[in-house]
Amino acid sequence: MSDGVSRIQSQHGKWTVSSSDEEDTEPVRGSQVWTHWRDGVSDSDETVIDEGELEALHFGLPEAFAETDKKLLPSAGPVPQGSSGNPIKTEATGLLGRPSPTSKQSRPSSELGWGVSSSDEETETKVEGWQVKEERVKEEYSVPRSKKQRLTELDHHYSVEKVQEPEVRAAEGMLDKWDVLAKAQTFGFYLTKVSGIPAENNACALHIKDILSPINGTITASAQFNYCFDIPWLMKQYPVEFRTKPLLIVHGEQRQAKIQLHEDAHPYPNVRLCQAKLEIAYGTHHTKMMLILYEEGFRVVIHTSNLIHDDWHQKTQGIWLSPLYPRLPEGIPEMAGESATSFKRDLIDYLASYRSVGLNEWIDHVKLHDLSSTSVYLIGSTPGRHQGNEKQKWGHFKLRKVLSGCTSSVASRESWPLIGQFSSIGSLGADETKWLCSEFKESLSTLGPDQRDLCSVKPARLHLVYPTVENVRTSLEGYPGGGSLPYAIDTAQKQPWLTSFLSKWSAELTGRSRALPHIKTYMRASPDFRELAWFLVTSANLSKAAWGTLEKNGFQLMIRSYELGVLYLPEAFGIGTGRFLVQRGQLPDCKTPEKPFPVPYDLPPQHYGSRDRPWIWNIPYLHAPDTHGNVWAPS
Ligand code: K8D
Repeated sequence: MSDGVSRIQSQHGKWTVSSSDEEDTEPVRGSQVWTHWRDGVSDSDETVIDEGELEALHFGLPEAFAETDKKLLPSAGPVPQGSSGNPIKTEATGLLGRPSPTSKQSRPSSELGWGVSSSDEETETKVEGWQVKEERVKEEYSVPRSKKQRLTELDHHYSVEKVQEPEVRAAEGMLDKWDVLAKAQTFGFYLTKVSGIPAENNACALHIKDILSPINGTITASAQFNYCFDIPWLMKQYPVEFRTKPLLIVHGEQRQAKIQLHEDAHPYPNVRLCQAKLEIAYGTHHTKMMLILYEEGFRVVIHTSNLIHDDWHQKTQGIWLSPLYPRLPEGIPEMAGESATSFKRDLIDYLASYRSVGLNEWIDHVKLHDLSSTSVYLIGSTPGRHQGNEKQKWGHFKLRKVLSGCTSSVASRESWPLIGQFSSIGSLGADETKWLCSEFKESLSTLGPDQRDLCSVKPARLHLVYPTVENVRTSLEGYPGGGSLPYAIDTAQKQPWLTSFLSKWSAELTGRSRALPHIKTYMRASPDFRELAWFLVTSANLSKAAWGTLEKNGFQLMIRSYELGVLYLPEAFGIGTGRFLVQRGQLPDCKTPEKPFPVPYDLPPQHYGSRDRPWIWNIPYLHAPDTHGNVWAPS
């Protein structure tokens, strides 16, 4: 980081607010290592490493693995026990919303008496009707079973027909969770569970423990790509029997933050780290992906949550779960098992873009599996100045390319509105013509070959959904939730024109109006907002750093950050009409034959009122208390 950097520490880790004049930067979340505040009581029953299983750690790592940066680790001591980062209670103003920026370690809000917050333990018991089942599941799966048995079970799990047979369901004794997966199976799109809302609003939602549950397969190794890691917390999300399996952490930390992350990982000998290169200034490793290798196959999870407690507690977050990919038969060429969406090729290209030896074995795992059942497109960003052929592989140009091949025909779709929804905003230039409504909107507006010749009489409207100050104040998390919405005052002041595009966060339909969004979505809807031409869930915020910006008269697309998302097109789901119906109630509409798409927030977008302001995280809000009676006074 260059000069002029101030550090703000929040519940969500330490964020570095760059005051550089760089046009297209997002606020940079700085040295991010999260050290979990470990409560002696709560952790005492945790067997993190089972000594008996250490033998099993000779997992035959290829030679290349020895070169990953774990080897650079200085001898690490025990994980430091942090105790600062506390909000300060004052008589006059209540709680000052900001932890001290001088504090090194932070701890989850839970232990601080912030009201709604909960420790891991509380999460386990409070998310109603969930933990009990989880325990039952664990027990059942701790009985050793043959691979064939497991495959049959997994087959049940992913087959709607079979799951719907009452006898099969009763026999399995875990129908509720299987139902959840079966229901959302068509799209593989889920939200994370939110603590403190009615159970019915979490019925189709997943906690990280649900994803890593043995119900989805017997994990033999995994890779976690992310921005922010609380490693002790992460280890506890894996079922005990999988906690010693090889785990690769793919991160973008540098210098002290990297050293801290290595120290945090040191107690776990099965954990290796891989540092993503960030050779362009102000780039970040935002990608949030799990690669999971099972005895039964392989799975990809692309999502929006950091690997910290708060990101899985009371936020709206998105998850795409791939099907379980079977291993290809021996001797089959590695490029077999491709999908109609070219997902396998694109995932390999994305992983190869890291140019990191630590990822080679994961590229090999992808190659050895059959990904042909994938119905989504991969839309990724990787840092670089991409030219020629490479230009269309990344960022908004990748989206443009996929949409240009989209063959569904709908009359006058060129005027269908576009919606972007995100949790941070970068510097977008002096006016809308500089990037937002030129190259970016042009990509989102791209039509398929059937549509292209229809003249565009009416240009599409662009709606941008981003929380207001009031959204944050009245949220379940209150003002501290705004610590994950790092739109900075310096940036906001340069683009007052943006406000006219903004809509509030509203999600009454999913019961998530008070669960602040950390999900990012982009879509094209019909003029009445009852249908979708396409839908994208991604890590990419509204920034040039994430989506890319053209340079050298359009010759190259410059991208600073790593991002990843999946795009849903109706044609890839065999929907002949070329549009998804938008789900309008909690329960799927029985009158419609096709499954409607579960759009995670309310449509049509609700424009900001005259008194609404976008949430800006580094200015004070002192005049109205939040849901916990606190005000926000960033240092
Ligand atoms: C994240 C610069 C970040 C900015 C925004 C976000 C976000 C993240 C990091 N650092 O997703 O809103 O990965 O959580």
